[in-house]
Amino acid sequence: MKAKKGRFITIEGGEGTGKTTLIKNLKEIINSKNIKCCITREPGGTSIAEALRLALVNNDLDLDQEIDIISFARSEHVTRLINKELNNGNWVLSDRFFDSTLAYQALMEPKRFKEIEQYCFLAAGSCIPDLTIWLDLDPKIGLKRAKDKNKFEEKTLDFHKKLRENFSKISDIYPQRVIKINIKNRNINEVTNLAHSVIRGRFSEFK
Ligand code: ATM
Repeated sequence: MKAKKGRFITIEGGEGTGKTTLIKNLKEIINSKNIKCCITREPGGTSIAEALRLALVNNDLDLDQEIDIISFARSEHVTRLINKELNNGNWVLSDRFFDSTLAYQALMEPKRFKEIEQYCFLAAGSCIPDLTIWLDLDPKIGLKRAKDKNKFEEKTLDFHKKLRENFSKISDIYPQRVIKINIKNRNINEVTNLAHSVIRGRFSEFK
């Protein structure tokens, strides 16, 4: 009999939303159910994709260049890491996935949304997240918390407000898959508990 595939969960959001800490906490919870779980990120997750991440965040690029880099990094990540883990029955938690491309690239150029969405699906293939948790926070608060200073964090507050609107649109487009958690006035333990209950409600093997 074929082994059961693992679950693929992505965490999305703007800057300073605490995605990395939440992912670490969720990994511990998932492991405590005797389920193996791999943490990864986009762009990244393999050595080639990590090199492409540096190219993306450290250079001034046009939209087509960004899409090419992100798509290459994603197909590499999916083929060499995510699909292998899922096929071994392990769960995968990714800090960002294609919803970031929809928010940071596609919805910034709405006329090209459908085209860029197709690039996302092409690079991901059958690897569509089972669940996406969007950590929503006012960017005025998030930017103050953000630690890195790459070209995205240095963009204007208006850009980050638009980014928040874009994630909101994505959750309207994919309401079954994308679940919003409002993290304003919530500490990381409260956010972890909320995310835990979303996962428990979604996956029968996680009771
Ligand atoms: P962080 O995941 O550390 O936030 O950084 C990765 C950056 O890559 C992120 N912005 N910041 N800061 C957003 C950007 N990015 C895109 O623009 N498009 C994408 O598809 C992905 C996965 C990331």
